Amino acid sequence: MKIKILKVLSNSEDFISGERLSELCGVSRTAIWKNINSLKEEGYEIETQPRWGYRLISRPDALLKTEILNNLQTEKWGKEFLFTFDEVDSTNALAKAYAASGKPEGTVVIAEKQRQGKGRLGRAWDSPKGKGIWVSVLLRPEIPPTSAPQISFVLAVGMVRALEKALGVNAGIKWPNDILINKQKVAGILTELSAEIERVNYIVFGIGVNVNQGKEEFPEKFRDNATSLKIALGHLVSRVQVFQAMLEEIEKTYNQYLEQGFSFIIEEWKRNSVTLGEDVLIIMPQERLEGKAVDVDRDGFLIVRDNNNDLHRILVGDVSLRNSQGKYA
Ligand code: BT5
Repeated sequence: MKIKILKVLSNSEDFISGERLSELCGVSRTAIWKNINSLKEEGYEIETQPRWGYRLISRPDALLKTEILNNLQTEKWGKEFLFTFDEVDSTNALAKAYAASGKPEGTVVIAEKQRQGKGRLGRAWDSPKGKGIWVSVLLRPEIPPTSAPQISFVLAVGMVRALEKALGVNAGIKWPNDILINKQKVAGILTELSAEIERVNYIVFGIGVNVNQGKEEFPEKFRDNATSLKIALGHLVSRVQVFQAMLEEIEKTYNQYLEQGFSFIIEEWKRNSVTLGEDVLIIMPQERLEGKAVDVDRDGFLIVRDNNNDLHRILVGDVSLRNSQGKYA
């Protein structure tokens, strides 16, 4: 009902009477009044004039269902199951629980804050309240488990497209799938797989996007390597707008991948890569390697030529690029 009321209010520039609203929405005037009050509590600014009725002044930048679903142009994602929370431990953990309980592909979990946001390899992801997009999506692709690593590349390509579409921002991808602006991390992707030997049960991916943090709000230990969309653009950014573009563009990229295969994804990934062709320091669980990043192969391995001209295929590791002072950062 709230979505209906908001649609009517946003389509009319002037006041609209309670009577007309109740006609258009098919409920009583008391129901309209109650729903309007509830919208006001959620942060919608709605002017109320006893003689003329209601007028929408402004919408909140909160990740509310009403806002997210307003004109959302996805095929499936977020349309059937969209779970929004104020605070959770980790949206990935919740999405996995929804996966285990049988929820379908395209189920979305989003929170204003994560208490224990997760990065890759057991690391932490800083997810302060109201400042970013902390979201997970459930996928059930019919692909062999050996192809599952390709999904991370699909997501990174979709994410770059989304930032371009929503804000005209040109982001780069650092292998495996960090999203960078001006060489600093604006978003990170965590892909988790549940599979049998021959088939994928489900994939849950989580993306954390720094939207409205100021530089000083990042914890000191990674402040120099982190940025937000606000820092990059110099003004506050609508999280809802970015989030809608993410769902739309990543879903589209994923569907293209399922229909057309991996080739064009990896080509687009390479065009947006900030890693290829660069001198890199790779920190792996057991060792370190210095060299030049020369390619990414079809399985998603990074190919590095070391200083003795030997080639290495890297599956797991963290890449540091040389900064302007010639140091790895
Ligand atoms: C990632 O890990 O980049 C994956 C991050 C995925 C987060 C999303 S949020 C929604 C969903 N639910 C979850 O629980 N997680 C996902 P990794 O490449 O391991 O990067 C982690 C490292 O980045 C940390 O060790 C820090 O150094 C740094 N870091 C942590 N929080 C950051 C932030 N907000 N912005 C930039 N860097 C950050």
